[in-house]
Amino acid sequence: MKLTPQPTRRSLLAMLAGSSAMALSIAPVLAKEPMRPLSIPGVQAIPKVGVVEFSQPPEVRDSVSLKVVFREEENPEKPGEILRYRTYDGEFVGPTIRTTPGTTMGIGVDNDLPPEADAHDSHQNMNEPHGLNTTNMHTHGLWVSPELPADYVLLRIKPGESYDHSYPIPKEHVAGTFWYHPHKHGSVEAQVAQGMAGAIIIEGGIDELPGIKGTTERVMVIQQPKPEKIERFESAAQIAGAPNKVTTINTLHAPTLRQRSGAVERWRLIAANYHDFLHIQLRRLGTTDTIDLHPIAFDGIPVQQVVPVSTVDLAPGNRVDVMVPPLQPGSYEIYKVGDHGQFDAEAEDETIGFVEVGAPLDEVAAPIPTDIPVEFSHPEILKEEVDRPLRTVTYSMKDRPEGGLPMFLIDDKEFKEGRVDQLLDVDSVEEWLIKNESDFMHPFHIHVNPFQIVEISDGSIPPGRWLDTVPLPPHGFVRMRTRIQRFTGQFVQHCHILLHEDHGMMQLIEIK
Ligand SMILES: [Cu+2]
Repeated sequence: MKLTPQPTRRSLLAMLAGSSAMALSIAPVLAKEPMRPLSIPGVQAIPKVGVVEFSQPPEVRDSVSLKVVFREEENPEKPGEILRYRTYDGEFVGPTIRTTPGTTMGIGVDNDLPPEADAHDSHQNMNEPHGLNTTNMHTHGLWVSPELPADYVLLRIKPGESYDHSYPIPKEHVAGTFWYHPHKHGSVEAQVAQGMAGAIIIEGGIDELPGIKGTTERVMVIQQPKPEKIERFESAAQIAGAPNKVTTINTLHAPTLRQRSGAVERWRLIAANYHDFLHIQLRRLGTTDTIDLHPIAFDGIPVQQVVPVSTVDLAPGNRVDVMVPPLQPGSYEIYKVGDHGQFDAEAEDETIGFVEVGAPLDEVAAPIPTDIPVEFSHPEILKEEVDRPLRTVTYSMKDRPEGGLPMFLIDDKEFKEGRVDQLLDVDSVEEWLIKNESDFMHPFHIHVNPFQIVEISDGSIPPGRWLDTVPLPPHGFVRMRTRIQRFTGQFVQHCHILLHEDHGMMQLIEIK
């Protein structure tokens, strides 16, 4: 086993040392409280945490080689106790890959983790955490082939093995914000929660629009790091006992971002966390006054009308590109509004960043666009274009007679490798009704082809929005349409709460 005892380039350890949320406990999986409407709390007395300057992950162009290694840190609250993170190259976030449509992107994965007692192949129950040192690679949101050498998520890269992926990005691909993370069933939550994630930026398209072109861009990979003590996985019981969640941006706890008054910025928000729903605001420091954010793209796909919002909602896996309007000089905070027991009793109010706005710029920034030409996005799928019968998919949860975690089911079944649950035809257009018969919000995510919202039962998302991940309201539904284009092969749709996915809330899809 190789360790990479690199200097703590980022401040995660300092964050852990200063956090009161370090009490060791097992995060409850399900909110036991009844559903309540989300309310915006009053002013929270949150002290400013030191000054950590905002910084971004290093950037690479077109291709990257990632070595999967443990990073070990001493638990500041328990001297002598080692916390382990599975990481890319010893960092808590991977490098940002920038590429362009028409390019073949490369991601090499070299798994340097040690062999484990309970490897993927020999484990009895595929629908509980297992094979934590086995990995693979998923390019979340990209419209690329689900077959090797591209986005084949059934691949297993075992300890000591490596694989070089190549992903031809279609010339017609939208420009936007995507991300990569491992997707090996049974180790997805552990690996993503420990820091195996990074941004992918496809350049071009709307980047050239007046009001977007030339603005300062900030990549914000949002994570809630969760280390554990397991070196060699032996049983699912070992998973218990990880520290509580603290939200980081680019691995930094509450970093301070500095800008000039009058500047317009583009923030690429990436929910690379493993469990919580994130509700993000920009507030004047110490107040509940919000600054409207202008979303120009959801899940990397541009909108046609830019509708300013006070809160940006991200399910785990979602991305939102927002334009931040010119600010007056002063202090602001990036604020995460907790769920207050709605879906996750653990999700608390938290200042996750600060913005210090200094002396005004000399020039006046170009106005933020209000309309974006459809040529930069996907054209609407009209009802007449649908050429297959309605497909219905149902998410549910069922208590086990023996207690413990419930079963996480799609169409009454747990995931089974080798069993194709949905067979699709290439070059067809479908409408899906995705029902949620549980008390819990599940973010539905499908690989390869994005979809367009027709209706969501709680009205939280306007019809017409393109996404690859959408929260299914409890006892509600999402109706969407999707073009199944170009690519054939096997891939998955699943819940993007990664614990649910590892427990089998996933289906195998094949396009022929
Ligand atoms: Cu779920």
